[in-house]
Amino acid sequence: MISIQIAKLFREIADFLDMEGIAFKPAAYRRAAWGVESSGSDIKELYKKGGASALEEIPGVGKDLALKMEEFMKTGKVKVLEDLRKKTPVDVAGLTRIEGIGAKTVKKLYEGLKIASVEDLEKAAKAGKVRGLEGFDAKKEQNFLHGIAFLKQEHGRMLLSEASALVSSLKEALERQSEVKRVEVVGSLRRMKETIGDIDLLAISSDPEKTAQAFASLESVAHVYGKGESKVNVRFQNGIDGDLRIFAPEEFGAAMQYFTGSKEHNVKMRTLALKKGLKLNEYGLYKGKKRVAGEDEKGIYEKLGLGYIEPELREDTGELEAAAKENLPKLISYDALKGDLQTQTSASDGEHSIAQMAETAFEAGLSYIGITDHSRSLKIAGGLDRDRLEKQFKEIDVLNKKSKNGFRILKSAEIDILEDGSLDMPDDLLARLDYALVTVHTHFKMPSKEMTARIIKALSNPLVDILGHPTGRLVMKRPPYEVDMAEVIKAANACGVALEINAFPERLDLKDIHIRQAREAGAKFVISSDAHNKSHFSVLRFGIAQARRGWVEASDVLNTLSCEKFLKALRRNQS
Ligand code: DGT
Ligand code: CA
Ligand code: CA
Ligand code: ZN
Repeated sequence: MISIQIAKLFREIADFLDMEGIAFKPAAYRRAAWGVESSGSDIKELYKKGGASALEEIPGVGKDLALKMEEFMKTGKVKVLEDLRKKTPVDVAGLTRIEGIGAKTVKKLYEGLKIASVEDLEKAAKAGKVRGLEGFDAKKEQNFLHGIAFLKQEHGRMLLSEASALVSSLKEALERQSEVKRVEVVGSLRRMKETIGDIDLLAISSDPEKTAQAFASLESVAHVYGKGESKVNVRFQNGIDGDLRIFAPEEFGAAMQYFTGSKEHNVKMRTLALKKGLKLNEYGLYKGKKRVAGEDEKGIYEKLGLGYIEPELREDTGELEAAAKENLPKLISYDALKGDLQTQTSASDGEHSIAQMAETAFEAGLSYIGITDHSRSLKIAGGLDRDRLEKQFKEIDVLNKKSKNGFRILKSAEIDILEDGSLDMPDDLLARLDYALVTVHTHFKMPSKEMTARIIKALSNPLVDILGHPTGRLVMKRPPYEVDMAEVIKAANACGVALEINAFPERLDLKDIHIRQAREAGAKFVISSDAHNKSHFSVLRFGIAQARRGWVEASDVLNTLSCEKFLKALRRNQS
């Protein structure tokens, strides 16, 4: 996929420029990477029709980067990047995936120890060589090794957001084939797991061989492992594997059920079928030789005495038992959100103005957003002090007054929970916010007891309404900090603080299991994009997916309410 390749190149350039200490440009490259990846337009087509200038339609792409895209499409290379790679031949993309390593650290490691890859770093750290460099110590060395070990666990998987971008273009390409009647995404991607091992696609086709050939010849395919009459296994250019399987219409529901998985869910389904004297496989549900269901999934679940089970629930964590008792939750739908409660603007580490964020949120179908720029102590993120926050309040008042479509901007902030559990904002300012969102951004490595006490202390302030990204984890990068979630959930419920489900693809924090645990304990949630850019509202659906995987209903989520009702439901407005 050309868009994924270009996004990757742009991010690599951004990392290299960061290494050189160049300002602004890296952010521009990252913005363009995001735009290219998520714009959904066929870049080749766009270019063919309108040349480089047409590429400037893509959010974040200006003239200069449009020309770089043209260069890549014409020559397969970008000279700037080739030069950067020559100058510092390091695997910057690989190394920066390790928690605690940014571009500047990569540079130091390369200059000091000629470390050019993750393997080099692992060797050097194991040999105790990294601690000898200025600015590094044994503890940092240990952290790098932990980070590398954590990465290896997830080896070869990709973020849900990356897989989604790739698969939607694959689906489109297949749907353009005239013999193809239907294409569906199955596997972990349909279950919306936070990481994806490989991509699974099913199709109905009147000419399976032709479809198989077309799939194998797609531009994004780097290697074909095997190709049969109704099945193709490939590796895509981004290094991930994928399968396409072609089925007859009367089998298609059974195939979807089987290949959606999870394996554990399927094993239970098959056992249940056997108990009823039936046989279930990827071609159908059979009584003896007779197919009794298979055309659609619903029919299969019905014949087994079950209500339909949404893909996000199919993990064998009690969904079959609940379905048998008609006890499944009515999951929050993908269009249920009315507001977004974590957004950053150019006042701190975001990229757009309040007005720009509000306008795009409205276009995305929302009717309110909260502006949550970082609080003062978070200097690296340009945190706001009292004066700048006051100025922001005024700006919001003006924008709200001017609003013609009823869209509302709420005053808030992402307030740091300091090391001792106190907040990085005095109460008189907290009181003037529409709601307060508190988060941990520093001192991650506390023992569990202290971290738990720190967070609970923060929640005990009656002006706190939402606990943001509650465990601090980063998908495939950083495990949750040591914290007793059961205690935090209990405290949040007791105080009436809502827990955030952060939708940003690298965060997805809370995890599904914690969401489920919290919901069972009666927690209230908000789902937030954590947008740092106006194109980021599209990530909300990954947060909704995460909520669905945690068995969440719309009524559990405060920002499914209208703005007025949302405000009334906040802790600070309860008497
Ligand atoms: P992934 O790719 O690791 O993210 O996870 P999945 O769930 O997509 O797993 P994958 O691609 O190996 O297989 C897709 C689905 O096919 C899986 O969820 C269930 C079904 N499946 C694959 N192998 C087996 C098996 O040995 N037994 C059963 N019952 N189902 C299987
Ligand atoms: Ca898969
Ligand atoms: Ca597979
Ligand atoms: Zn944050």
